Amino acid sequence: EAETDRLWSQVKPLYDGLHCYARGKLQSEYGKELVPDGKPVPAHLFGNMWAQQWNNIYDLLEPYSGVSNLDVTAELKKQGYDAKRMTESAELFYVSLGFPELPDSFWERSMLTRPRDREVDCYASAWNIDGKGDVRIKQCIQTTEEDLYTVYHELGHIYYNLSYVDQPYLFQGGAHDGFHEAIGDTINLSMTEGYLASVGLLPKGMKSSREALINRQMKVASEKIAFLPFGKLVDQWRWGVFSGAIPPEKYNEAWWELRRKYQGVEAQIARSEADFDPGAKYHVPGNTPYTRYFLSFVLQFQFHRALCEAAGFTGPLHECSIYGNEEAGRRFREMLAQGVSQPWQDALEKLTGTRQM
Ligand code: D0Z
Ligand code: ZN
Repeated sequence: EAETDRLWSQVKPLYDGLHCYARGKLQSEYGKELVPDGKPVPAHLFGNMWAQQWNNIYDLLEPYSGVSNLDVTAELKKQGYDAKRMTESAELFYVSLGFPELPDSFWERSMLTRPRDREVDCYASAWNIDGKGDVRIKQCIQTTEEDLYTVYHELGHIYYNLSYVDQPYLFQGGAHDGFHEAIGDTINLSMTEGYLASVGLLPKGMKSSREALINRQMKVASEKIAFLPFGKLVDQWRWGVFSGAIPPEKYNEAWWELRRKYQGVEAQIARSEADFDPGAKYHVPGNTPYTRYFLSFVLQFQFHRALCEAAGFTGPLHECSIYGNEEAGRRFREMLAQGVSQPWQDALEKLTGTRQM
């Protein structure tokens, strides 16, 4: 708890700035009646049930409209990408870093599309079945940019699993849970316009003006900075429930208190204890810890910076892609191969030179 508080206090100013900017944009769209100055913003206006990421309202947030085309979905559709091809695209990125091709069993046993003949749980996930190389993902992949990023995320788990397969069973795991979550997302940070253009998913030779650059940084902020308070508050609520500090008759009230305090959002209609809003978040009834994602959203930037340095990249970090870089790949693979055999601080130091998140 103390560690997440420490990290949150460092990144909060960045979130507050983004929140203020977004509120301004939402005010001009919906008016000051609905989005008043200095007050929490109605949560449903962010284009996501939990307001956890704001990329769905990117068109509203875009600082310079019309100067950049970041529409990967349109390109995927135009080129007829299906689930398999999107997964192969992710695989190719990892292979370009020196990771192996996915085993045949991955392709035979994974579920990449929604079956037509039965009900399934379509929530994306990655599975290490036996600790001996039987790895699979389950995702109902649709041809969208968001699903493309999610496949890359899931393969991050898979490549971690494959990298530590030679460790004793007890050492087969992430250095800590946040590391496991950060692998695929670190790769996501390398999916720059340059990378996307090089694999044909954005038009080549786009002019990279200052305006276009700021647009993309806003897009990344709407996914990465916007997420931080939500990533923190889910377990804060859960820890309160488990310790008894949040009694059953306050489950929903305490949830919205945290939503207000950290995210600066509020319910659009009156809520009561007849509602159980935390239960709408998959990880709560699913009993999946959530602090891992908060930590990942900090760590992935440390990994990205370290790998870009290893790659000898000297330009601004937001333009760096480690795609195809041998040295960055080697350093990344070395860390993943250790699994949880060393303290996470040692793993972090080996890659980034610092022992602190
Ligand atoms: C089922 C775990 C992972 C291995 C743990 C190793 C697993 C599922 C979960 C799914 C996603 C759905 C979208 C991307 C991941 C998820 C969170 C937060 C988030 C994260 C990254 C991001 C945007 C949001 C959310 C996952 N394997 N010890 N879990 N994401 O336990 O065997 O598959 O919930 O860019 O709220 O959407 O991490 O992959 S298992
Ligand atoms: Zn994950």
